[in-house]
Amino acid sequence: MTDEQTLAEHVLQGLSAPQKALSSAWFYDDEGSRIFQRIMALPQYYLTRVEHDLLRERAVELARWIDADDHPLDLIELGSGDGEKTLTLCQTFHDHDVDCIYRPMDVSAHALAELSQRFERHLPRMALEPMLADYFEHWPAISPQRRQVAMLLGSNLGNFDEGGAVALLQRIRARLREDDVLLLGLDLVKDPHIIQGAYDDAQGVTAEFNLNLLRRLNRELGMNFDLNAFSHFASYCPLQGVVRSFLVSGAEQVVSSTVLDREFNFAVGETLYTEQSQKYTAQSIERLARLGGFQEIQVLTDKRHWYALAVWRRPADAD
Ligand code: AVJ
Repeated sequence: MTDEQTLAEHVLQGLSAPQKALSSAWFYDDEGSRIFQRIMALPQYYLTRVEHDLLRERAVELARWIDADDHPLDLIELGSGDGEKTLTLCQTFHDHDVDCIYRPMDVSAHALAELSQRFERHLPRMALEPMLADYFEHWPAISPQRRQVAMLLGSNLGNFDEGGAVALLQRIRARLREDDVLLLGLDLVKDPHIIQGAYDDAQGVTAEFNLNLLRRLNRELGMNFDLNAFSHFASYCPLQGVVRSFLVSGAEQVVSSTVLDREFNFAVGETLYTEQSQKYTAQSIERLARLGGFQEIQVLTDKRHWYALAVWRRPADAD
């Protein structure tokens, strides 16, 4: 999903459709990863902090559900980013003598470099095996004696609709063996004002994140998007429990690509759909586990029930 050919194909298709749309998977070039770090520091973007608190405060409990005392672990994080939250988890595992190798995967070299520095500084004795790769296509080498714990944190699963989420879960399942674990961080349905605020900050950081996609297309596909002629629009719908984000064309305009040798017309007010962020309930989490072929072991949530850490087990094929 990361080479230019695929981006070109994706953009050609996405900008030719009646409802223009691009996948949020393309947000995370190095610059996008940097802007996302600023989103995570926003007071409105509660997801990261609540998840971090859960990982910190419930790490021992988590280790128990994973049965880490009796099994050395391969901690495989899919889309680790800079690893700030996982450092806390690894510190607790390390303090409790959990035998653990941390294998972060990410498509951003910048994020992985920061992660390595962070671990070098704070937890130099942790076995660290970073992998610069897309978790859709690659997986670390499997150690036969270790229990794999795949981790998909940050509510990253929320970027997929149900079909896409189930497909991803099934792919992860196919990489795991019986009794391996999937740890999911999932944002929960709550007061819509709180959710809306997290995706529409007054500081404009989320807008910058969204618009950075156009900057990437300008650079990688020789396009000429005028970033001042588009604006960020995000809206949470309580009926569907989903935030949808768009870029809105402020004028009638034509955008071209030298790589694609094509022009794309935008009407004034036309929207380009760039991201969905699904919010979950206990019921929808259970349903996903079932559809993905997992068995729910435990779902940990904070006091306000804003966020969940779901611990799932990969059952035997016959289960
Ligand atoms: C990292 C995909 C979970 O959907 O909340 C943050 C990305 N987009 N603000 C999310 C994001 C706008 C984020 N995920």
